Parts: sequence; C-alpha cells; structure tokens
Amino acid sequence: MDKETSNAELHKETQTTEVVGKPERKRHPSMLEEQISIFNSLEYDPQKHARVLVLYTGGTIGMCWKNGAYCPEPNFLVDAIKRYPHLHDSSYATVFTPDVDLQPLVLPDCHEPKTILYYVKEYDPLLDSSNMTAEEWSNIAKDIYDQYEAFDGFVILHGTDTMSYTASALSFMLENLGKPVILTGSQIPIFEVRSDGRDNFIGALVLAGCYKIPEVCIYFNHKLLRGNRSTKVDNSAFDAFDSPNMKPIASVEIKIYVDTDSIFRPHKLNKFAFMTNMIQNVAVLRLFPSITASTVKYFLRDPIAGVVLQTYGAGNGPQKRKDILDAFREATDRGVLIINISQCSRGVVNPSYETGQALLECGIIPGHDMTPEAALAKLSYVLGKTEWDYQQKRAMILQNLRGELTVKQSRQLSIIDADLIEAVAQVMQVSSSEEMAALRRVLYPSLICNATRSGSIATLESLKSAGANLRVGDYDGNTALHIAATNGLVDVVKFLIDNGANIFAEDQWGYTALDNAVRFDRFEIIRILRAAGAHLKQSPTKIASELCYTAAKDEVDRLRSFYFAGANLDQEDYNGCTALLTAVRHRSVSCVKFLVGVCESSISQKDRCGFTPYSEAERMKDKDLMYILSHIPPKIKQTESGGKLNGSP
Ligand code: ASN
Repeated sequence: MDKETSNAELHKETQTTEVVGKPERKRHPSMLEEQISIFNSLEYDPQKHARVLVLYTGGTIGMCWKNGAYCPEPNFLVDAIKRYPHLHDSSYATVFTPDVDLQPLVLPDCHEPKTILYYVKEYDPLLDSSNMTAEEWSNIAKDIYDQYEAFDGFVILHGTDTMSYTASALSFMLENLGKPVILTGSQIPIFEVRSDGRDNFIGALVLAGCYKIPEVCIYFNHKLLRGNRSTKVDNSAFDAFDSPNMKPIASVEIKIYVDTDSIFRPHKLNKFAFMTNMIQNVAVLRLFPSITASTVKYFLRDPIAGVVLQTYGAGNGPQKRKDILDAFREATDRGVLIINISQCSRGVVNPSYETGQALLECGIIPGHDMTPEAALAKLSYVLGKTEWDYQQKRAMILQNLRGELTVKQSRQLSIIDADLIEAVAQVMQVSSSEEMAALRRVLYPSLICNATRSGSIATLESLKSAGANLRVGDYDGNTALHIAATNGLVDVVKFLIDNGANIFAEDQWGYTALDNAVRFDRFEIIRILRAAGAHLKQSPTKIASELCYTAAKDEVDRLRSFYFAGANLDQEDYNGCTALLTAVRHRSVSCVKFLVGVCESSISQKDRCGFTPYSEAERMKDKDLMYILSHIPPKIKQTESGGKLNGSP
C-alpha cells in the first residue's frame, strides 16, 4: 500500500462520524448577487465588518468518499459549513436579514478587530485540481475582478495538487492587486473529524479579511506563503507546502505574526486589472546526464514558445555537449524564451561556472531563484503580452514582477539611520542586533510620518534605502499615504504610490487615504488614488447620508470630492432622500447647480412623500431653484481616473 492509498484508507475510516446530511435544495446561481446586495443594508459597517468572497473551485477540502474514491460533491459544502459553530455564527447572521438563504456566513469572533462576513461562490463543475487548466484560472481572475470593490479579500478553496500553479499564475494575471487573495485547501475533507481543512479555512478567512496583504498567497498548516514562491512538498503531511527560497509572510500561532517587511511592494500602482491571455505553449525540460540532442531538439520544435530548463546546481548545463547547446541557441534565435532554473529547490541560478556561462551564451535567461511553477506562469504571462516585443519580454523575465524572485538590495546606511537611530540606541544602551532591529521598527514609522508631513521626498528615499518600510503605519494606523493625502502633498503621494504604498491601508478609525483626501477636498490626490485603484469602502447608503449632510450645508467642494472619488450621487440615504432633494430643501444653490450637472435619476425621483426636487422648489416658491431645476445641463462624463477635475459642472 503506497502513501496515497494508505492516506485514502485512513480518510475512509475516519470519515463517518462527522459527515453531515446531504442538502435538500440546490442553491440558486443568482443567490450570490442577492446576498451581496444585502451588504448595502443598514447593518453592514465597514469599521466593524470585513467582507471576504470565497471562490470554491474543488479539491479534497470539499470532497466525499464515493464508490471507493474521493470526488467533489456539488451543493454540499455551504450547508455543511452552516452547521459548524466554528465556521458560522448563525445568530449573528440574522442581524443582516431573517432570510437564511440570503444571510452571509459569519466567522465567530476570533479576537480580531473586525467580524468576518463571507460568501461562497461554488464553481460548476467542482474539480480535483489535477483537472484545472488556464481556463479555470481565467474564471477565478474574472470573478475577483467583478467583485473587487465589494470585498476586502478573497479566499480560493482549491485542491492542493496544483495549488502552487494556480497561485503562481494568478499572481501574474491579477495586475496591480491591492487586496489579499489567499488559496487554501486541505489534505483531509473538511467534513471529517481529523480534517486540517477547518483550520486552513479559518486562517485563510482571517488573513484575507483582517490583514492587508495585497498578494496572492497560499495559507496552509499555519503558514502564509507567497503564492509564486510556494511548492507542494508533501502529499501526505499536513505541512504540505513550502516556499524554499523565502520565509513565510505570516505564521498563525496563538498570535498572528506578519513579517510586514516581506510583503511585496510594487513599483507602480495602477487600477486593478486582470490578464487572461496566458500562452499555453510552455513546458519544463529537466536535464539529466545523458539526455540526447534529438530529444532536446524535438522538445524545442514549434509550437513551443517558452521553456523552463531545469539545470544542475547553480544553473549549470553540459558545456561540452555542443549538439545540445546548438539546439538551445537555434531555439532562442527563433524567439523561444528559455529560462534557466535550478533542479535544487533552494538557491539561486548564478552563472559563476563555465557550465552556467555556456547556457547564458546560448541566449538562455537566468531565472534566479524562481520555482518551476512560477517560472512557467511567468513565461505564459510574459508571452501573452502582445504589447511587448521580444527584447522587452526577455527583460521582463529578468525583472521581479510580483516578488517571484529575489533581487539583491544594497543596503546603504543613511545619515538618518547612522546618526539618529545609533544615537538613540546609545542613550538607551541598546546593544544586541535584535534590540537594534526592534528600535528601528519603532522609530521608522514616526520618522516616515514626520518626513511625509514636511514633504521631504529626499528623507523618505533615504529612510527607504536604510531599510524602512514605507507602508507601515504609526500608533494610530496612519500611514505616510494617509498623511500625504490629508495634507494635499501631491508629489509625496505619487512617490509613495510608486514605492508600493498600500492604498487600502486603514487607520484605527477605518479611514483610508482616499477617505482623507475626500474629507480635505484634495481633488488632484483623489484623482491619483483613483487611478491607482483606490475606491470608497463605506456602504452606498452611508455615503448617501454624508452627501445629504454635505448638501444641507451647501459644501459643494465636498460633493465634488465624493463625485471624483466614485460615489454615486443619485444614491438615497436611509430615509429615501437624495443629495439633490436635500440641497433643494436647504436652498443650497451651489450644490443644486452642481448636482443637476452630474445626477441622473435623482432629478426626477420622488421621496417617500411623493416630492421631486422640482415640486419641492415649487412648494417652497423658490423661483431661482425652479429655474435651475428646469434647465438641466448636459451631463459631465466621469473620466476613468475619477472625473473632471478642473472647473465646475
Ligand atoms: N487531489 C486533490 C486535489 O488536488 C488533493 C487535495 O486537495 N489534497 O484536488
């Protein structure tokens, strides 16, 4: 009996006690949309709740034992989850709606600042991950894209066998990702007594909902790994995944430890997008000592477009095998992209031997310390970028696009680092390197916030080169980006975004940099943040209340700020009142003028007593307002990047 079989036998034996009954009813496909619309209900509060969308693709986690094998069971998981008190707080869920079918799933309190509400979208068909293809990756990417603004994070329930491939592929396909996407699964189905699935699922939900780690990750056996660094290393242990060339980003123990310094910081943020043109003519070729030239030539024939070449040690190949080297050279001359990665799971490709140099001279690109899964995904992605020519594609393979490879950083000691921190260390009699590191962690956020406040990009640069993490917030959770947005420091905001600032970071009151920019009417900063993918997180009804309050006070610039930030100015507040109707009632003339230029439905909308803005103006006998409301100008088009910023409509 091999390991896999004995594992299956074990499952079979342990299964029966906890498997719950089969549900009577199939879930309606539109149910998810209806459930999501409940998010906008009065009870949902982004400061108290985190929202996670779970995309359930299949895998052992939801499988049942049938006819002597494990297979995915449709329409089973959600009803089962609802019966596990550790996975769902059914009494909390009734707060949102009494309709059980529309209620969110609620993760019971787990001592995090927010309660996690989650929704499961089950794929049809559910798949063992060995059956997954690039088509499924595209479906996942599209679902994340479609629901990006409605959720704080995403969990993908997935089989373990190809989880690292999917995680690697998604890390490239999801461009400018600003929210966590966490894949997890299990070795034993979640319905079984000894399942690892419950812990994995709960950990993934907590990390996706409450920790702002804007990366595609794998969470398994208490470790959060960067997805494109991960690989499945064990098919029978709970500790099934590792990232051999990178420490875990987080570990979930009694406390959750996140290594914030290791979170990937992109160089430039744009609006979140997804790419699905993954080229499938890529493959792995593993060298072995007597491989024949004809095998290599056959392998490299058309239609192959990209090859991950697994070489020996630090990237070495048979330098004396001219026939093989010629085959490689001939392929790269034809435009085939070949990446050199090592057969060793740890270490970097480093052409310091003649044998490595020989491959380099054939046009083979060093793959640094990428995993085979990441190298394949990167090839598919780069080859699919029609806007890049061959040289750009080669250059992109060498670049660190999503944290998939290690780039050596020269750490220069800056004046700030050397002088101030050393001086404080001396006064405090700090001696060990651990204490010194702890001191830096405490001092850097304050230094960063100070430098930001004074608009000193040079100081920020020097802090960054000294190893400071510009994403980290101070004791209030205020990040440099919050401060720059509040103070209208356009250049600093641009610098921070170019240096990987987290546009979704919240201060301790739940405000993001975009909220601050709106509250201080920083139009240009709102535009920059929107272009980088930021969006308002409050529920539309709550935003509508603020809009009404703003309209009542005739604060037209604040209305503009909300408009540029993407708020729907036609939205009704709790009383069914719109900003336009409120502006009319309070004779806020400049707000009425602005709103008639940008609103659609609220111009003719009746409130609960049957008044439209015009009939209200008539009732108030306000001739000016009646004139404005009967001369509606053509609508101003909201631009992609957040609206028309110059001049008023
Ligand atoms: N064969 C399963 C899958 O990858 C293995 C698992 O999930 N543990 O779907």
